[in-house]
Amino acid sequence: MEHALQHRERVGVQDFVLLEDYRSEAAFIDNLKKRFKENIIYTYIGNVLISVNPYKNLPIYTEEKIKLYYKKAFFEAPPHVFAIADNAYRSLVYEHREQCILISGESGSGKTEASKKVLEYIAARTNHLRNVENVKDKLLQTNPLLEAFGNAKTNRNDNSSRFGKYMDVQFNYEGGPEGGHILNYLLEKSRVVSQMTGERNFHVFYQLLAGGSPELLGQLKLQNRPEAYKYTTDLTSPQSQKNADADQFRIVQEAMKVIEIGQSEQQAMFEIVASVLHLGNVKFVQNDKGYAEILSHDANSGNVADLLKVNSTKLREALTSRTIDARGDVVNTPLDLEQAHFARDALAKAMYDKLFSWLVTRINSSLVPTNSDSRSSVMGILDIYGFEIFPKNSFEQFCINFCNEKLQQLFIELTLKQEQEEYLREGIEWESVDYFNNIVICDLIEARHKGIISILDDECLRPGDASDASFLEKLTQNLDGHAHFKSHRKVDSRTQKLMGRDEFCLVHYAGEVTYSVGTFLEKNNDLLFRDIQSLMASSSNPIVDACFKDVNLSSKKRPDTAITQFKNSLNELIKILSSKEPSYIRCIKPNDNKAPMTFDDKLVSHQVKYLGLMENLRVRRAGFAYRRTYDAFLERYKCLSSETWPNWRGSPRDGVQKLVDTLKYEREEYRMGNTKIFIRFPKTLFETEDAYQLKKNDIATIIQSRWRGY
Ligand code: AOV
Ligand code: MG
Repeated sequence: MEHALQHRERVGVQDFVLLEDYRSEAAFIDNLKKRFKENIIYTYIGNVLISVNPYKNLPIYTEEKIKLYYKKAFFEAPPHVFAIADNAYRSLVYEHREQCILISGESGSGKTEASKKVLEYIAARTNHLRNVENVKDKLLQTNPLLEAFGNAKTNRNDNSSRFGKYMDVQFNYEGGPEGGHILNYLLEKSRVVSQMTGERNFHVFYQLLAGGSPELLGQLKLQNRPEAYKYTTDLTSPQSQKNADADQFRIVQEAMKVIEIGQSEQQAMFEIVASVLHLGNVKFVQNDKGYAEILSHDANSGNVADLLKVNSTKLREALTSRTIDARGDVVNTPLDLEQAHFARDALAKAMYDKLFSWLVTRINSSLVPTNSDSRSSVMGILDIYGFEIFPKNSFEQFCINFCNEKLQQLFIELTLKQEQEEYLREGIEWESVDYFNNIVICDLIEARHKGIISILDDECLRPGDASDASFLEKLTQNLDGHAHFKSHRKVDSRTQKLMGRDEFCLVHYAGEVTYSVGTFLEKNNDLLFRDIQSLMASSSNPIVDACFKDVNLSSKKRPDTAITQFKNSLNELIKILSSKEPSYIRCIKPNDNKAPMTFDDKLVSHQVKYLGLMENLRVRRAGFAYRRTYDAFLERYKCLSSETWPNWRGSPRDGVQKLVDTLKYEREEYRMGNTKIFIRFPKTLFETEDAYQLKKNDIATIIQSRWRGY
């Protein structure tokens, strides 16, 4: 058998607090790498789980593995996402503390996969409970369904989440899942009408085209080739991709069935998906007055009108002209080609976006517990889009990266706060550690009056000549000199290129990102011409009808801008999360090529830095590397002292005191808190654990021999 020391040499330590050289980033990365090479992707920093994306399937999610984590404390089994899930589950069910699991990391690092494993674990963990099978099935099936509509292939990740998701799983008093609720955040709807080179539209378009039956496609007037549609022009996709899309379509249909989305609702959903595709192919021609026109025999707009059951002449009119109500005088002005394209794309985006929100609401109604009682409690799982840097970054990346700043801020507050409170509660002296606090960046973005969001909104609401360029000018005027803002007159230090005249750069906690301001105003305003809205409200497609009907067409008050709505919903989310007990999963992406077994030191080092993992570790180690409740410590190690073995009758605290006296812990090695023992050096715990392992083997031999009747 491999000696414990050799084992540690080969696979590193399972908890970074056990690293001898805990201040060295090189040692930190070396430990991650060692483990990664051995296919060990999980490591702890105390109770924070670090996960490195293996980019291949590992046999670590089997039923046996699941069982291994039943009712286990962190130190009793190797680090795993199941351990996080089990601990959160037990705190929820046995200690009635509401939980949330926060998963962060950059795009492609494995957040969504981790969130699915949490849910799968919970489903398996509650197998013995009655009457929850149905709910569990539904909860699990929300994933393929939402991914079809909300995920897409990007250059960072083949299955990238293009929306933020916070899911509450509701448990009954027995600990069985009885329902759930999903909050969705800002779908990247610009993807519906255009994608960067090498990227795709949302999966569902390709899935429908590849997997829809000839009968369904016939009804929807669709050809089975994505190349035929402007919005899905994806000439590179090979046959194997089409097969995978077709397979996935069946999975999605099955998921809809489980969630009890009926045939007619499915039909209405696919009619909208198909309408979006047809809409993208609508052609405009310029008439002799220089305005846009749709030829009356244009099949595409005809298909949209047929599928959505709206008047086709009215649809053509709505896409090529605009009614303006100028103080009572209703004037109909024709649109030029550019405006018409804009109107068409705006409709496509709005329809798809509303369909997505409708779907979330529909799923939620299917997840409402049938007979909930007041004793139920929830566990939240947060899986959002990760920090993104593309060659060209726009409004969407700005929103996504802002969201990541907010979550990093929460991480800082909670890990620091938790730690500080723990020392306080236990009556142990505490020495604080310096952090980079990204609150300065959050403020730069969202501060009232002078933050970027506020400046953007001002420009959006300003009548007259406001433009992306004037927005950029205001940013520069107001923010030049801020440590985290660089105006377009400077050099982007990442690419060493002079920024374009339409760019600004933010020094995010995770790195510098240069944003192009083109379309910021348009996307933030998020306007849909009124004629189009009222036309859609006349549709007899039940989903379109429901989604457009409630838009108050007569209201003169402007709705909040896109970014302000997003900011408000994020702040709501932070409130929800702060009220729960958090567990953290920090995901790391080992390389930029989606490749297995490749560990790019530099890339990992960058993530370790910006995720603040070294600081996290230092805080954890600042005082005491390990802490354990007296009960747990005594239970595990009582065999190491004849005073506590086999039965200790006194208080657990006194028992632990006896134990450490026998083990000859030095005064500086440990402290006795109110409910826990705090151990300063990893070495101390190692030695105790090694002694325990030795003893356990002895005891096992003794028990075995007794069992055999010797
Ligand atoms: P993300 O959620 O963090 O990115 P995903 O969870 O979608 O990233 O992971 C990206 C891909 O990496 C997956 O599709 C898998 O192929 C692979 N992968 C991730 N975790 C594992 C794992 N534990 N085991 C095996 N393969 C894995 V984004 O949604 O882009 O921020 O917006
Ligand atoms: Mg994801």
